[in-house]
Amino acid sequence: MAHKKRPKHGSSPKKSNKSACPNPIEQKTPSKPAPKAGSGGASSSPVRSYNIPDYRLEHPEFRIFMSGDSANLEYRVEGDLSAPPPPIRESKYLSREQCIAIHRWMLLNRRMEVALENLYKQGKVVGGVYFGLGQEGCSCASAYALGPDDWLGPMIRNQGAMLVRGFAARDIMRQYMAKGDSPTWGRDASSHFGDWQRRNVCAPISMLGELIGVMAGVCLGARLQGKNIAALTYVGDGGQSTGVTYESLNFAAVQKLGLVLIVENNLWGYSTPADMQFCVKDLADRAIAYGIPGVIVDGTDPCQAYDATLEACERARRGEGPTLIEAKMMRMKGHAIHDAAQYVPAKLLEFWRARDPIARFENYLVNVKHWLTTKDNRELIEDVERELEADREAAVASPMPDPETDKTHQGVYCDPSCHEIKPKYGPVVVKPRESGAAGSKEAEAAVHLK
Ligand SMILES: Cc1ncc(C[n+]2csc(CCOP(=O)(O)OP(=O)(O)O)c2C)c(N)n1
Ligand SMILES: [Mg+2]
Repeated sequence: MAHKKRPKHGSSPKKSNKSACPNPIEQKTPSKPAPKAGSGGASSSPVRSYNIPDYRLEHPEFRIFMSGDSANLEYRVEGDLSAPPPPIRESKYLSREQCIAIHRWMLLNRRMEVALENLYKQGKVVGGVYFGLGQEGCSCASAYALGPDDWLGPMIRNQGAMLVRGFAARDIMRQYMAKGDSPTWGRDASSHFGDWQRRNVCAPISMLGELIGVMAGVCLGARLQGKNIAALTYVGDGGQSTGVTYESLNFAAVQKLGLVLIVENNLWGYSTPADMQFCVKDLADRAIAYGIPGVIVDGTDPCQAYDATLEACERARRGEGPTLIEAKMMRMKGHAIHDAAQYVPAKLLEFWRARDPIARFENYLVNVKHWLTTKDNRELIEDVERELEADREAAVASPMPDPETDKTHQGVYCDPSCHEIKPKYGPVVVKPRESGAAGSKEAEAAVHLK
């Protein structure tokens, strides 16, 4: 049955108790993705083996079950939730300064979301607010691994990634309040904005999974202009089961496009627990079916999220194709501000609260690495709070849009007079067709099948 052995970076994984679904994948110690059938490279063993590295330092084992009748449905969690939180895994790449920078981004991410919650309660937000509480480590550290020519395609829980990629907290707050000087000039609200001109950011797409194909297209566009880039995007444990996720990732795999897909396994899709959404033990296993590398990280550990993303980006830039990274963590609030998440078992919340990415990283920087003194850390927090307060005030003071007087941003859609879309990295390079290669003949267009 499932996962006999995982190559370990940390403590040994316990036997899975996730046995509800049969798992046809037999896993053994390191090897490459299986050679294609008929390629002649297969070993003589009738059992194929695959390698999904797991960077985590703990392997919690629990399952969520639904019980009760329709009037009294409840979820209960079964398994061992008593373990103390694991340490932060030392990064292979991050320096002291970079770790402190990520810590600051995470703090800004969290404080901004608290400010947004308050703005919502004051009736200043148009629409809902989506939170990334508990996911800041993954969101900020992964975006921090991008290079200047790489691209980001954030989803709703990746406000932190937007900050790292250069949006100010006031931009995001203005957007949520639909202000006239917000990134979409009040034409849309919440997180639906990007910046393809300066920051290489594609706006999120609400239809789950659709952004993956767009980001694959960004990589293809860059390749046609002579450059391999990395394009980082995210999908949830729920969203990754959509058809378009499969189609897009398969396309990226076949074309060896530099897509870096982080599957944010936060254990919930709306009010449905992960255990009721898929049968594989780990979502990274799905990489095997695409023939691409898959890796598991603890999404509450910024060092793990950074290292895995950096390595995936480097592969992407070498033209070696996509990587799927499963980041395991927990959505610490409801789906959005309207959802009190009362269906989440309290024990589960408690378990993950002890794995808070910010508290643990702070402890790592102050008490383990001694890279920050308590005073340094306090000053850093005060600095973040000052920046945020100034941004909040500026955002609140911003005007609402005035369609009558705003002549610059009249349309929601571009028209041909709006702006020129030029190749970003260079002219499109067209490979001449090899002589003798099969190609469509003009006459073929006239053939109709009846
Ligand atoms: C294709 C599609 N189906 C359904 C929805 C409605 N929907 C929006 S968010 C959501 C839950 C997503 O859960 P998950 O992918 O785990 O992401 P999370 O909210 O946990 O970050 C659903 C079902 C949608 N936006 N798109
Ligand atoms: Mg989810």
